[in-house]
Amino acid sequence: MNRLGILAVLNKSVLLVLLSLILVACEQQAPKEGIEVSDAWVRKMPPGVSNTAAFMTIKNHTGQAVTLTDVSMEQAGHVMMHESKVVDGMAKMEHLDAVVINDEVIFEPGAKHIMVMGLDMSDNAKSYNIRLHFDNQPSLDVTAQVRDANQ
Ligand SMILES: [Cu+2]
Repeated sequence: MNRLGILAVLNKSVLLVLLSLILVACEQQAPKEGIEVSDAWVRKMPPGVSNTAAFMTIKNHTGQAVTLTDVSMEQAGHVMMHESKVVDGMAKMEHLDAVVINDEVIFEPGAKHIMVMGLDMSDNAKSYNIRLHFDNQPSLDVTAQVRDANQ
């Protein structure tokens, strides 16, 4: 093979390597779609206490506002959306009928949370299924890990 031939072969393989690198990069940066839920957890309560709260981060990649209209949990008596607030130095919980998610909503201790009433945790379940209901999106099932609050 002459020098030009070797250069041509080299160019081809360099091109192939570059192409596959670009493909890999594209795959990693593929835009996320739909509703993405992360870090979902339920606070572990001491025996005999059946009211607790669940927390999670909900990201909206749909490109339009999505409204979370209801939250349900098969094992719980009643589930609702609350927001903790301090009014005149008193900690209060406000009921939320719906939560609009533009880009992201975080349910976390001391702020918006999913109030769970009448949940028997004596079976020491490691996780619970929580179903999110939206106005303009299909319902979404989320696995929430049971965690100690101070963990
Ligand atoms: Cu609450």
